[in-house]
Amino acid sequence: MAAPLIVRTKEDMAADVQEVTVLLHDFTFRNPADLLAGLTKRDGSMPHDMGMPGMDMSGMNMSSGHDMSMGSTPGSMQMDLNDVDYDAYLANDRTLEDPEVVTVERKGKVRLRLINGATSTGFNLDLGRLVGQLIAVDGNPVKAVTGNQFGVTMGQRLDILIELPESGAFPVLAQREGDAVRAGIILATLGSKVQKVSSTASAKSAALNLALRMLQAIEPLASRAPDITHKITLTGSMRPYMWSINGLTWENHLPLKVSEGQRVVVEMVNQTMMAHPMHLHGHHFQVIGIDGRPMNGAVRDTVLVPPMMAVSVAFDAKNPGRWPLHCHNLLHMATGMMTEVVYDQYA
Ligand SMILES: [Cu+2]
Repeated sequence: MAAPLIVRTKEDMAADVQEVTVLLHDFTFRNPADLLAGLTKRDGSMPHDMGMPGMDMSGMNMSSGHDMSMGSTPGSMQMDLNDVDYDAYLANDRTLEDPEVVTVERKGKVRLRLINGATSTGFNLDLGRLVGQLIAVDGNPVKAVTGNQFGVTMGQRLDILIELPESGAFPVLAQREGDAVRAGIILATLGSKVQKVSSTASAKSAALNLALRMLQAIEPLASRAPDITHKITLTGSMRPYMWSINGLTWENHLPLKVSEGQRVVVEMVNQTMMAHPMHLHGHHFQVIGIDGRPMNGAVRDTVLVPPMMAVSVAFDAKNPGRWPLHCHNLLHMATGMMTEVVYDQYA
């Protein structure tokens, strides 16, 4: 289950902008537990006849994205993408066979609030003929980035401001990364002709990886040296299907200890061939480094750590408790890719 929760500022309430919320999902008719079991029960030696009874193994994506080579990596190592082929990809619970059509004003302003609520799917957002300004990520303002394509990994949210040019129907599409399938809604001025949009694009989209790495916070953390730095490695593999942090699954996790008032840095080193959208509860962090290169990045709560790369984030420990830090690919989380940030009074 998932639903949008939107917190509006006074300025949001007063703005002459139409708000359009789009919640993206990946959908399966299968029992999610069976789906996960199908992933974890296979290994490199699994014979073809070991499929679970009543289970369609053909939908499982053993290691897709073979055309998505790493490019810069010597030895042409290949990254893994898209653990599961879902039965449908949804925008506000609908496929492009019968999409939501939102009536908008000619030359009006729209604030798209896009939420990737999918279990295990990253999307490339495509505004088509429209041009948007990305103004916030995960609820935090960023210096506006103008464009018509934006990546959004699991758990992330994008706020995009669009000025509609004229009358017409404007599809807002979300295409599965490394694939051609897509979901979407249609923005349409009154009386305009809405044409059917295929749920399959003419070409595959790219892997997300460092999409939006250029983002910069409008309200960055105050400049301050870290009091504590936790380095964690993201570990695991598709075969066997098992994901972990520092080689430890959730059952055996080592908490990241912090004290109230500390500036905390978490350096996440991805030692796997898959990207992981890492999400921290209870805080917003700032992205402060990629592969050791310092940056004054976005403040957010979910960041994609690409294969064999390192991403550092910083946050101020000002919300005492025990807070999950996990991969927002929920199948990865379910097999163990989760730890927690624990304040010392809760340890
Ligand atoms: Cu993951």
